[in-house]
Amino acid sequence: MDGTTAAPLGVGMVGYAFMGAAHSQAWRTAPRFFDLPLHPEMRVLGGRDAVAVKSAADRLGWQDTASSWQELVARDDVDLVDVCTPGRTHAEIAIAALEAGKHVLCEKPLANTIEEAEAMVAAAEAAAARGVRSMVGYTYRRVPAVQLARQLVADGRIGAVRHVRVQYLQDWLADPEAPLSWRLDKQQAGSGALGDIGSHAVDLAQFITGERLTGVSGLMETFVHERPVAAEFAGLHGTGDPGAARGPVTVDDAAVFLARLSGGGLGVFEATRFATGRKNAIRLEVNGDRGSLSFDFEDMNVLHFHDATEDAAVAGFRRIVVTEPEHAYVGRWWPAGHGLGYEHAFTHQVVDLVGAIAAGQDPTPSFADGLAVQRVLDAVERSAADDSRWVALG
Ligand code: 4PW
Repeated sequence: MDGTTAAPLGVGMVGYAFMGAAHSQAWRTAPRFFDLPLHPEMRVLGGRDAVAVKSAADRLGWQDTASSWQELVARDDVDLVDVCTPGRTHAEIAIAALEAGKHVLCEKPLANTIEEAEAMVAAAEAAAARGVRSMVGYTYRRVPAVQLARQLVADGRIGAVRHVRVQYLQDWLADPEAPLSWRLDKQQAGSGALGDIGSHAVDLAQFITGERLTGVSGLMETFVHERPVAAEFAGLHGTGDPGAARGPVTVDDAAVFLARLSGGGLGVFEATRFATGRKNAIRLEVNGDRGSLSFDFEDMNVLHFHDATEDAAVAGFRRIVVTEPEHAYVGRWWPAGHGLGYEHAFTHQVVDLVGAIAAGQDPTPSFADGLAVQRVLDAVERSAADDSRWVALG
C-alpha cells in the first residue's frame, strides 16, 4: 500500500504473457501517478502451469496465484477479472466472471466469433443492471494524441469527414522461418492480422470520427502457410527450434478493405504483419471538408493538424507535440516535451476503468463497442471469402 485511503479493488488477472505484462505494469503504476477513487490491489494471477504462474506473479507483482481461471473467478477477494488470454477463452471467462458479480476488463478483439461476442454483450448488460462493469481493451484510444484527434473532430475543426485511412503495419512474420504462435492459429485467435491489429484500426476509425462503418469490401491473404513450431516466446516473437516440426498457419497474414462510413465518408484500411521495416506503425489520416488530421504510432506524441480555413499560403500541416498538461492524461506524468510510450495507454485504461467503476458508470469501449468491431471483422472475412463482394453492416 502507498498511504491511500481509497477503498481497495481486488484484481485477478488471467494470462501473463505480452498483454499480461502490459496490464500488470498498468495496475501497478496507475495508483502511483493518478488519484484513483479505488485502490487496485494485484491479488491473484491465474494460469494452468503452476511454476510459470508463480514466476510470472513474482516478476510482475501479483500477491498470489490460482491454477485455473475458475478458481480465480470464485475467490471472494477478487472484485475485477482482467482477461489477458487468447480470444478462444474470452467469452467463457468473461461471462463466468460477470455472472459471479466481478467487473471485467477483456483484451481485444472481444471474442473469436459474433455469437460469442453477442453472448458477452448480453452478460455485460445483465451485469450492468446489477452495478457490475465491463470494458474491452482497445488501448490505443487512450494515447493522448488520439484523444486530441477525437476532440478536434468532435469540435468540428475538420468539418464533415470525407476520408479515413488507417494502416496498422507490423513485420514480425515477414521472415518465413518466424515460428508459429497462438496468434497464427484460428482456433485460438479467431483470425490473424485482421482481428489482432485490424480490429484496432476499425476501433480507432470509429472512435475518432464518432461514426460507424456501414459496409466493407475486403481481401485477405496468407503468404506463408507453414512455419516451425516455436520452442518459446517473448512478446510477439518465438524462438525457433532448429529442425523443429512445422505446423500450419490457419489465419490471414494480411487484410485490406474498403469501407463506407455512416456520415457518408469513405474508408481504406490495411492490417499486415508483412510490412518490412514497420514495427508497430498505426498510421491514420482523416480528411474533412475543413481540415485534416494525421497520426503515426511510431511517433506517438505527435498529431498533425491541417486547418483548411486558414490562409492557404501558410496553412500547411501543424505539428502538435501532444505533451502539454492540457492534453488528456498528460498532466499526471512528466513536464511538457517529456513524451509518453506504449505502456502509458494501458495505465490510462486502468485509470478510466477504475474511475467508471467508482462512479457507477459504464466505461467505454463497452462490450457492445467490441461487438460492433467484431461485426466489421466478420463482414470483411465474408467479403474476402466471396471475391470481395460488398457486405453491408446493419
Ligand atoms: O498492441 C498490439 C496488440 O493489440 C501489439 O502491438 C501486438 O499486436 C500484439 O497484439 C496486437
